[in-house]
Amino acid sequence: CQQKERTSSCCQLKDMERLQHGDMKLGPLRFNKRHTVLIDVDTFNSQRKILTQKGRDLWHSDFVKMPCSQVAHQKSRWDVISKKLKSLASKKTASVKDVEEAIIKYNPKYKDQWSFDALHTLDQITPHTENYYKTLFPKIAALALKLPSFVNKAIPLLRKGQSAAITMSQVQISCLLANAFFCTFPHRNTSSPNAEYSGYPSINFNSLFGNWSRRKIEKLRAIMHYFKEVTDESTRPKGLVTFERECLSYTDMPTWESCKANLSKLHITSEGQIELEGKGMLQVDFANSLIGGGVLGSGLLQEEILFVINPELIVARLFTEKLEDNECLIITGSQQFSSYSGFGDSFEWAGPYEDQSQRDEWARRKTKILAIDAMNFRHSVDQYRMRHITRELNKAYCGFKGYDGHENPDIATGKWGCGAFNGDPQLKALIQLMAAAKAKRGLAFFTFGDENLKQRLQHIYDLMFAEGITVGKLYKLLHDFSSAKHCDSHVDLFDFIEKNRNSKSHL
Ligand code: AR6
Repeated sequence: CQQKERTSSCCQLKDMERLQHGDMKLGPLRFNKRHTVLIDVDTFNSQRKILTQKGRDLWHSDFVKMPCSQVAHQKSRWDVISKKLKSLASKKTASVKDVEEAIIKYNPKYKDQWSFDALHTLDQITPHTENYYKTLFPKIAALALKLPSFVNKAIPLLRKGQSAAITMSQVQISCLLANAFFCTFPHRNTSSPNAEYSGYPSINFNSLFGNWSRRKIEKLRAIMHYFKEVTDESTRPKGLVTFERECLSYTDMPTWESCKANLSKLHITSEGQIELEGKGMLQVDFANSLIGGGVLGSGLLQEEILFVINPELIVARLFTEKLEDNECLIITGSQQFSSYSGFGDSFEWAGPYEDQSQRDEWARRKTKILAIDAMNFRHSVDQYRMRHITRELNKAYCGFKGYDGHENPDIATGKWGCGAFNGDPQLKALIQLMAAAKAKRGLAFFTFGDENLKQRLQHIYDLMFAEGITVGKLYKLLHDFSSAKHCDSHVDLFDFIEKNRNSKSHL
């Protein structure tokens, strides 16, 4: 850190490395066994034009089953879908009732199960002068109908245990999401444990349309705004996005107790948010192992908000199998479409957001989002078990580690796992500091208004930094803390480290 604050070894926000600062050469866009590209790479590399990659549809367990698949029994379903969508698309305006009827026509099984009251309410409470939904529905239908020509190549599933990536255009994403809006994806409506996609998040939007709540209305406002932008020629996004599943192999897992790395740079603030002040850094999504968590339901915590303001992230639900303990998902290039205020029940859509992020050589916005799912601790005390601490260390490291072909900016994070998942913010801060140190990357830590955590983290960081404490020593201190915590649940981690950091047994 060149610019240190006077009283602390912490950095200022401007000292953090961001994607904009880097000038890494990506070289031509290429596909290979582990990287599927849904656009034509030759035309892209030679003329910067984005055309659909020709390919074959595959009705296969390794690929997304598409509503327009040519497989015999699906063909007839697409006939029904396309007939309904064509009829909607040909209208100047369509009502929510029209949308509902279309969706139920090709999902007749759910006639009495799915409700559309949230969509109806949105329509009813929006003042006439601001209600553009009736003209938008036909446009979303027209976009959904483009699926057979926009996405030709089979989309592989990002399955557990396999590192693999998919790059597609923002237009292809919008077309897939228009299909999700019209609930066209086959085999994705049952959540029974034996269902084919039981290990995947849901993708059809029916769950967003029913069970009216204030939250749903605000989410729908953001989602509809996204569709407004992507169906308008003048605002249609013109780049690519990459979704990459990374698996940390057992041989790559650090031996934490002997890790000699020293703490890396840290910026701590109680102001600001990961997605705004952290733009251009590796932005941590406090994820669910089923990516996107409750974004298509009532959830409105950090992950769901991120997905609602960057709706392109939602498409990851189509192909990302539940994350395992040693896995993460990295999304490069997604665009923010909406601003917001509040959190949970107080969340409000705050209007359009104009994403000014530059694009990289592959026409991707210079943004990187890292989805890592913390453990959900029903009993708080469980988190102090060493095997859980090690799991969290490996999970964070899997995301922070940096991968070939990636620029590796510093990391923007905060109270990962400390809200819905009940984690201890001190422990999670330390775990992330250790993983960042091993990965040799700086950390910007947003405490989200928690002034006390900010001060205490700064104090303990200053002490540890001044003494050149290693990750290995911290791991051993955590081991002792784990035992102490089980004897006395009131022990405080930062106090414990301050008192025990010079203990001989750890030198
Ligand atoms: N920037 C910085 N900090 C934030 C932000 C933000 N934008 N938003 C929230 N925080 P939580 P978890 C702080 O509960 O515990 C979702 O449903 C705030 O202090 O979202 O890992 C997922 O899908 C908040 O209390 O994360 C999972 O199912 C804390 O971060 C589940 O929640 C934790 O945010 C994950 O829960």
